[in-house]
Amino acid sequence: MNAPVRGHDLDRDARASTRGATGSVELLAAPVFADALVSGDTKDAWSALRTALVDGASYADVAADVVGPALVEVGTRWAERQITVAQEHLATANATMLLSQVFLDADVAAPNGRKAVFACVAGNHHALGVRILSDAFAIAGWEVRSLGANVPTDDLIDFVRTEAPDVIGLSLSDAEQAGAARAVAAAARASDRNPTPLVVVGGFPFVSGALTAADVDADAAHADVRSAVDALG
Ligand code: B12
Repeated sequence: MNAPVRGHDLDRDARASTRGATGSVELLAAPVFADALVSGDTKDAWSALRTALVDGASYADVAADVVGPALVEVGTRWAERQITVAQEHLATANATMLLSQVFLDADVAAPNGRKAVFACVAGNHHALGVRILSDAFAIAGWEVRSLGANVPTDDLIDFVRTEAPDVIGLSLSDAEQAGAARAVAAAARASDRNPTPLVVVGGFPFVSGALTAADVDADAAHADVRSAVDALG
């Protein structure tokens, strides 16, 4: 592991201040954390996250074990009409805000000389997965270009050709987006500057089993950020 070049120590008293009456571990359970995200009252949720970080959790651990499951719970509540679209948006915004705070507290490894481009293919508006991937790879020392949601295919191809990254990470939210992913993968491999990029994919259709990496001509699919960082980081 490279030596950290950025970041600061968390307040070591965080553990003492959040343990006890509230029970920080309980606050991290998906239904309770989802309540905090939906209500907008995230103070206790943030304290509990800080405790987990002090206890050794990484950004990827927090994303994969706490925020991800809480948003699955939010999605279930939305699908069952227990919450509105406005409340789902609030929950996603709060999740993004909390993860930004975790990112700012993280120790970033020294540059590893490798570059990654992460993007949601055209049609995918679920931006948080790409944000999480981008932050986790930046923490691991990668130079990262994070393009966010719904990137038009031709523009993404142009961008990838210009940047010539070592890794291209594409996020899909529906099997209908497979064609966009295949087009980007093919164009990336036709690049003069870096014809052997690794194309990795993720998102709901790969978690549900609707798509495999082979279906979109990718080198690998990952179910969550920790699996991707463990494989490539
Ligand atoms: C928030 C949300 C939205 C928001 C997104 C806002 C934003 N700024 O991101 C908005 C409102 C845009 C939205 C819209 C829709 N949504 Co929505 N949404 C969600 C919700 C609640 C959370 C998604 C999320 O952020 N999860 C947290 C992140 C961290 O998880 P993730 O995206 O899965 O990413 C992780 C992994 O998948 C992986 N990964 C993801 N991408 C990549 C890429 C690479 C390269 C790698 C290696 C890994 C990787 O790593 C990530 C981090 O661990 C989910 C619920 C759920 N079960 O996931 C529904 C959900 C995904 N949505 C759903 C639906 C149906 C929709 C809509 C069709 C609703 C509608 N009728 O309009 C639209 C479609 C929009 C579109 N065209 O993409 C369904 C999908 C069902 C399906 N595909 O069959 C879900 C599952 C809700 C449900 N229970 O039904 N949604």
